[in-house]
Amino acid sequence: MFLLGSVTYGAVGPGVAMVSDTEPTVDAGALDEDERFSEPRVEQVGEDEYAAYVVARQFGFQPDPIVVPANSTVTFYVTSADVIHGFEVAGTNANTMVVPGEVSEITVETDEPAEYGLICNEYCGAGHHVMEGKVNVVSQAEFESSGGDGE
Ligand SMILES: [Cu+2]
Repeated sequence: MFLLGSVTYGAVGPGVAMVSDTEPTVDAGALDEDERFSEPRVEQVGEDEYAAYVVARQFGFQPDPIVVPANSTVTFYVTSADVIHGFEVAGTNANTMVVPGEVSEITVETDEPAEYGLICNEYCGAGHHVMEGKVNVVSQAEFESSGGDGE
C-alpha cells in the first residue's frame, strides 16, 4: 500500500490553518446523523475506486477492520467523534491527523492482499496506547463475497 496524497481540511493547530472552501465539515457531536459517518463503511465509487468513511474515537476506529480490495485506489475520509487522533497505517507513509469537526482525506493505492495495523499517533487520553485498528487488503473476490461494499 502506498500513499497517493493527503489533505487535512480546516485549522489543525495553533498557527496552522489549511482551509478549503469546498469540503464540508461535520458536527462531531452528531456523527450519527451525518450521511457519511453515521455508518462507517467502505463503498465503491468507481471502477477500482473506493471510499472508506472512518470514525476515530476514544479509543478505537470504526469500522474495524477496514476491509478494502487489492489493486485499487482507496480514499479514506476520517473524522473524530471526540478529540484529536492520528490515523497511521503502520509500515506505510499513509498518515494524517484527525480533528473533530473536520474531515481528513488520504488516498492510497493498494496492491497485494495484506493486513496492516492502524495506529493512533496523537496522544488522545488514558487509552491512547491501546487505540489501534486494522486495515485488511483482501482480494477482489474476497471483498465482494464479504459484502464489503456495504450492500
Ligand atoms: Cu486516539
